[in-house]
Amino acid sequence: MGRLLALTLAYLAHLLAAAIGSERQQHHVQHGRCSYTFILPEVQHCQPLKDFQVTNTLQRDSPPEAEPEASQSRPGKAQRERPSLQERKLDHLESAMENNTQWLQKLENFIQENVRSGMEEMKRTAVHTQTAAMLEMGTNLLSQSAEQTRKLTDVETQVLNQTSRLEIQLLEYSLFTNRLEKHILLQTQEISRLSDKNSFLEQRLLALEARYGRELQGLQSEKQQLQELLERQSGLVSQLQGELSSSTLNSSSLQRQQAVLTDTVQQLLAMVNHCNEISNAPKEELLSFRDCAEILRSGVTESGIYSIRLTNSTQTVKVFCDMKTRGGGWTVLQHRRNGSVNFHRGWRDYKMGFGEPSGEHWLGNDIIHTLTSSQEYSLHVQLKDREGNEAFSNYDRFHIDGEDNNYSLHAEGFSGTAGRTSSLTHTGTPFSTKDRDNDRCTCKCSQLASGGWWFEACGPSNLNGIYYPSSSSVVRYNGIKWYYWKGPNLMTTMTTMMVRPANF
Ligand SMILES: *[C@@H]1O[C@H](CO)[C@@H](O)[C@H](O)[C@H]1NC(C)=O
Ligand SMILES: *[C@@H]1O[C@H](CO)[C@@H](O)[C@H](O)[C@H]1NC(C)=O
Ligand SMILES: *[C@@H]1O[C@H](CO)[C@@H](O)[C@H](O)[C@H]1NC(C)=O
Ligand SMILES: *[C@@H]1O[C@H](CO)[C@@H](O)[C@H](O)[C@H]1NC(C)=O
Ligand SMILES: *[C@@H]1O[C@H](CO)[C@@H](O)[C@H](O)[C@H]1NC(C)=O
Ligand SMILES: CC(=O)N[C@H]1CO[C@H](CO)[C@@H](O)[C@@H]1O
Repeated sequence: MGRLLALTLAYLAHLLAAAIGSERQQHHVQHGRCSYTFILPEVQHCQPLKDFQVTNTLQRDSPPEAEPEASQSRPGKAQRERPSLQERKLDHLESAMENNTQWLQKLENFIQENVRSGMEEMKRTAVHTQTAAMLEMGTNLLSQSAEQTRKLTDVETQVLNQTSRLEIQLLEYSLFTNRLEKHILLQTQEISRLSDKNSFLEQRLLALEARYGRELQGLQSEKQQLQELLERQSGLVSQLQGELSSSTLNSSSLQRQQAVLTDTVQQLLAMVNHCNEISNAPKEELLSFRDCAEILRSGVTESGIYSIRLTNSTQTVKVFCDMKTRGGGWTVLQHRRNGSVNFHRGWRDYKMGFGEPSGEHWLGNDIIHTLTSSQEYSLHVQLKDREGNEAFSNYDRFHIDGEDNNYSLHAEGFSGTAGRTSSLTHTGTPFSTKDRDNDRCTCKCSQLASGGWWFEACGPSNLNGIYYPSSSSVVRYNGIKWYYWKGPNLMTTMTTMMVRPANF
């Protein structure tokens, strides 16, 4: 920037000099490190007219007023004083412009020269510095090469060291190879010894082969004998095969016979079925039997499940018939044996019956009523305790009322082994369940003792109590009870209540 300013100043000075002409005086300007020399025009000996024209030119070309302020004010006045000289002024200006451009070119040339000379200078200095650097590098290289030689000598010594070591190793190896040679010699001796032995063994082998060859011949003769035997055997086998084929023929004839037999058997089976149908026919009639006693009288002697038809009813009921106990013909009303069925139930269950006749069950109060009121029945109560002791209670006359009288109990004519006194309550005791309390206790015996029964208050028996599988010293009021046989705490394994006609 400063440089540009200086150049501009120089240019202005030149312009002034060109415009004013003749008189020149040198001026020095110091700008930073650079000094500039200007030759400025002297105005005293010039005609005022010419001066003004020149300075006018200067005023036009110069940049903003700041720099040549002093020279501007005067030309401004001159212009105003000489406005008629315009044309001449224009010519002058043109030539001045030309001179200016020439001067500028000169300046440019000068600058270029200067630059070139500066470049040369720079080149020269660069060469100097480069040579200095080269020298330095040279010295460096020298020192480095000295270092390298030192290193080389080191390496050399190392290599020497290595070679000496290798020589030592070589010596060792040669020793080792010597040892190996000795060893190999020994081995070869051993091998020759072994080959001697081998030849000896070969001789023995030959001897053995000769012996075995003899034996082999013997074996071959045996083999021939065996082959002959085999041939004979195969002959036998073929003979047997012939027999077998004939026997298969016989067997096919047998099969035919068997087919004939199966036909006859089937015919027989058909006949048997027919017979069964004939024999089944009376069974249909069983449905009209009203209890197990009638079934027994019809000739059936197997205990099991049968259907009976209740009097004045179309209903058939499946019951378990005990055809063995004391002459059989018993229709089972109640049975317990393993506690698999829950007996703590409501009125409706006891009315309709529950469980299966094949296992634990209660036949149902309606059925019991209908059955026992159709004719006179006797009741048999059979008990078995945990030790396997059996006992029974028998009642010559037994029936229960209908639901309208709460299935009241009527049992008379007691006898039996399960106690000297009847464990059933007296005649007229109504039936109670957990949901229908008809007992004569302020308590609810059915809930206290569990199950449905003819409770009084609460009475000496309840065969529908809880089935306790194991005996216990604890007195249980809700277990199965037949007081006059075993006290309040009977642990049964089985109970059965069953009826048959009193006149059986
Ligand atoms: C060779 O070098 C080993 C270790 O590098 C050194 O212990 C031994 O003394 C050297 N031997 C000679 C002969 O320089
Ligand atoms: C085959 O049956 C015939 C008679 O039918 C009998 O003579 C012969 O011995 C039988 N053969 C065998 C191998 O049983
Ligand atoms: C009880 O006995 C019945 C009839 O024999 C049988 O089906 C059932 O599995 C038994 N239940 C138990 C718990 O033993
Ligand atoms: C069966 O019905 C007849 C006539 O209707 C009657 O006389 C008899 O008493 C009834 N029997 C029973 C057990 O209800
Ligand atoms: C039957 O029992 C019910 C209550 O469970 C009672 O109201 C009714 O009077 C009883 N019937 C007879 C005839 O005692
Ligand atoms: C106006 C001015 O200064 N013109 C001059 C230009 O240069 C020639 C010769 O170089 C002079 O003759 C002019 O007077």
